[in-house]
Amino acid sequence: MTISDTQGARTTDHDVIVIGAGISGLYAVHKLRGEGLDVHGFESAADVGGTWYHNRYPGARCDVESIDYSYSFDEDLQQEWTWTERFATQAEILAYLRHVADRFDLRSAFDFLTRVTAATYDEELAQWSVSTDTGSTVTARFLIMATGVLSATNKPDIPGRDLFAGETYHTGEWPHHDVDFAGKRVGVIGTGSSGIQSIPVIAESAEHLVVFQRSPNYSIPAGNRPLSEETIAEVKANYAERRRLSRMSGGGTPNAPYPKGALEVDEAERTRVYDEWWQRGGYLFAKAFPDQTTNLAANDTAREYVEARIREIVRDPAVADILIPTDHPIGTKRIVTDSGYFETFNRSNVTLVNLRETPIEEITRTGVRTSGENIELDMLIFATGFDAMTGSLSRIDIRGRGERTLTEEWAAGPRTYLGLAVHGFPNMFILTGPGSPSVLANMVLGAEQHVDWVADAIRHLDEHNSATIEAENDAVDSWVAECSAKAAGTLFPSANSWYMGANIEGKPRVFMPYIGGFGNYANVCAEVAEAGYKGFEIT
Ligand code: N01
Repeated sequence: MTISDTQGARTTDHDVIVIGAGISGLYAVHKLRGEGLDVHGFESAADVGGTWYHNRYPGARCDVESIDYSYSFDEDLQQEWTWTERFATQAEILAYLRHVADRFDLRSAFDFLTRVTAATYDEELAQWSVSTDTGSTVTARFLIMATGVLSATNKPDIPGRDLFAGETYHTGEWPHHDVDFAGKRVGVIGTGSSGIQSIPVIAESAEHLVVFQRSPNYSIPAGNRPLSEETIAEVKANYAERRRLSRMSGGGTPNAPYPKGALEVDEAERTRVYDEWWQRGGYLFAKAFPDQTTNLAANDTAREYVEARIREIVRDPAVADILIPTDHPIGTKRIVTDSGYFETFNRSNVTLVNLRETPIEEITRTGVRTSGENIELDMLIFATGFDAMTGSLSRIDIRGRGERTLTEEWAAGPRTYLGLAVHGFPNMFILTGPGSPSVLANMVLGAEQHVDWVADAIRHLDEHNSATIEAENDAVDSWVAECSAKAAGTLFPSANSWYMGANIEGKPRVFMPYIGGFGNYANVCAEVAEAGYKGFEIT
């Protein structure tokens, strides 16, 4: 199909190319088709789902409540889908996304099993040219990067990494066949969310499980439960209000912190509040008090509370000592939402190896050799995370004006305007990436807010017979400064987290998401649009 541009002179294969068929890419296709645009998508996997297609390791669940972690754009969809558990399993979320794809005929837009390798902007024609690993090259006026923020897996370069002769997996690239742990000696490297979610499930059937922990992590029991018919009916009756509160909130869910700071109440009240948020479960605990991640003394009260709870669960005090973090304020790395994690270390078939004391020296054909011992294994699982937020973009050769690559442009850290656009890369939009609330908020509502904004921007161009929209360099400078200032007002930069790029060697240390709150951010984006796309050059 050939599309005429607004001047009717130049042509492209499509109006819009969307890269990625995860939550944001699926909605982008739906929304932009609804605007009358011709949209074409590429997806490297065999089907839709993005994160939820790949992260199918045992125990994988979302840590945002299912009733919130779902699309709000279509009332019928919202009413007809019924979540079964408070925190949905990966399988249920994937089934939901497949349902959405079927319901709105979204698969027809995508070339599956097709990885985009390069995207180049042609200044003369004002269009993007996208090349894939299947040899195709396709052009469009607009390029939408719906490439995900936790999708480029990180497999650390440990000596001997590829020598291991047993079964080996990465949690973020889990196979589609059943993995049987029974009768096997299994090693898991990594104790982030993926490790902490999978470890209790693996321990149930493995003959022996060895957990290789470099940095301990805070984790709070999910408090997961089946959703009753009454709960579902009540949520569905009040969905509009729930979504309204979510859109105004700091994190994209209808949860508000206690109205006073942690140090403004006495100890009994503080403990009562922590008990209540512990019962709510999961990462939300970081938000019990509004000053918990901005004031170290307030944070200490939360840390001490959680430390005491971990000590109640873990029977061996020496093991508890190893499991309790001492290297970062609680909440400055994403608190893990678990089901029975700390209890797992009371099992006789589980061993914890403290890599801070005895680091891994090499992976061998038969297991892992630390500085203290040789550990024989039948299976080795890397729960070692992702090149977060920028990795999925830097693995594509993206070139803007003057052939400048995005990697060059971001050599000192991601530089965006509103997280959505990059100077020198006209008509390219990034969904839920660095410079936006992204992983600090509900990603589904974040994706909807971004896609709706992009759809408005494209409509604005067409209504004004304009061909391109590009972030101005000054606007990028100001936004980068705004993002840094917001982060500097918190305790987050003090942690060696993937938010900071600290988990990838050589990556610039910059706090990547916008931490000023989801509702505030959406207001800023709306104001920019209302002011005629202030900070953007439109030609
Ligand atoms: O990855 P991580 P993840 N030797 O980077 C260790 C989301 N998510 O996949 O901290 C030894 O957090 C590393 O150790 P250290 C969620 O936002 C959500 O678990 O670098 N160890 C760390 O322990 C989450 O935050 C859900 O010292 C090495 C681990 O590997 C994000 O994804 C579920 C090592 C990596 O942890 C990422 O989580 C899953 C090495 N060379 C994921 N290299 C839910 O919704 C790395 N490690 C619940």
